[in-house]
Amino acid sequence: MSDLKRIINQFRISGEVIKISAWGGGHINDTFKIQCNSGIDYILQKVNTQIFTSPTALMENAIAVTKHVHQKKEYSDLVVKLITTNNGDFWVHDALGFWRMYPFVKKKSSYDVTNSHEICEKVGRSYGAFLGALDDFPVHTLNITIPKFHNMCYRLEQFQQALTNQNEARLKAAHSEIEYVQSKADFYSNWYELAVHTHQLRVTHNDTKLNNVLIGDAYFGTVIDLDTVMPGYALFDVGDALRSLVISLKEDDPNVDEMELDHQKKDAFLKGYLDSAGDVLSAQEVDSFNQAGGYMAYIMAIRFITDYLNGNVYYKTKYPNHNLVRARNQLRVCELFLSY
Ligand code: ADP
Ligand code: GN1
Ligand code: MG
Repeated sequence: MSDLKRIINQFRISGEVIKISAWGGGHINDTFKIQCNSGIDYILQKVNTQIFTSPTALMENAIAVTKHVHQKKEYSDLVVKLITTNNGDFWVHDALGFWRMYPFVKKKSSYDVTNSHEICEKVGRSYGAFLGALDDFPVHTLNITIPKFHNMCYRLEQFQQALTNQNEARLKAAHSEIEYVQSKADFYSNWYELAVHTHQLRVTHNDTKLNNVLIGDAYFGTVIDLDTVMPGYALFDVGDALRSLVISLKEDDPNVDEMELDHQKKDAFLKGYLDSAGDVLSAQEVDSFNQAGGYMAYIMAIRFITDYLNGNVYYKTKYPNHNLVRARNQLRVCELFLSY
């Protein structure tokens, strides 16, 4: 029996496994689609424990948040319930890694890019509902799965540290991107400090890019990838979604001169988001959404370029300067937001 089959058989699945395929384009975890002869499919994931050093803490968050959302009938499909093991646990931790399983959500898909305003509105509605459904969740009981995840000062410190690496070839290749990052550091640090001092700490998802919500005909999509659900600010979720959906190129498309920012997609997302989360947000939070897309594109660019300078140790990459290409792409997104 293959190693993967041995893992799968420890979970309560329906039927026999007929096919296992690598699945999705996530940058962190290893994801597999499991097809069974019962017609029910599953997602098996190996959590990246280099990045999530306390996977049980992450699972505690996901379990608590999912339970809370499911207590509200109108949100029954907003998040997916974990499949338990034969022992009633929520994960398998063995010599091969840390594993968990979900039902495969049918009739809904994730998108890396979209030109559909309808999809953008539904993405906004789903992430907004997620924020609204968790408004009464005790935020301080959540575990911090990655400290200072969207903290600008921290990300800039990591970037400065990476600049001290003596890899001349990489520093040269990234020269203009490094200059651009430096030119905007004060602006975004100040903006971040001002915003977070006046905004409420909430239960936020913190990884709300377009492909972390599954969209279909239903009124709400299904929000997935709950690994970074932590105390945060609404601007993180709005900004991350906006930076990933307003443009017509994938996050790693090198043809940045062709990039355009579609403001109607932004408006459609915000309409959906405010419709479903609206009441809980303050006027200051809503106001911050104007800069949030640029902020999150900028912080992603910093993280990609830092990883490039460090030798690609964090994100999955397909070729040596993949992270630099991603950084260039996100800096262009940031530039387009700033020029509006
Ligand atoms: P990562 O943390 O590596 O980004 P994700 O949890 O986002 O992993 O999963 C990667 C991809 O797998 C998603 O973008 C989505 O396309 C697909 N996926 C994940 N969970 C499900 C699910 N329950 N049903 C259907 N597809 C899923
Ligand atoms: C990672 O896991 P995934 O691929 O959905 C990253 C996010 C970045 C994103 C960039 C835990 O998300 O923070 O925004 O890549 N997740 C982690 O595409 O670092
Ligand atoms: Mg993901």
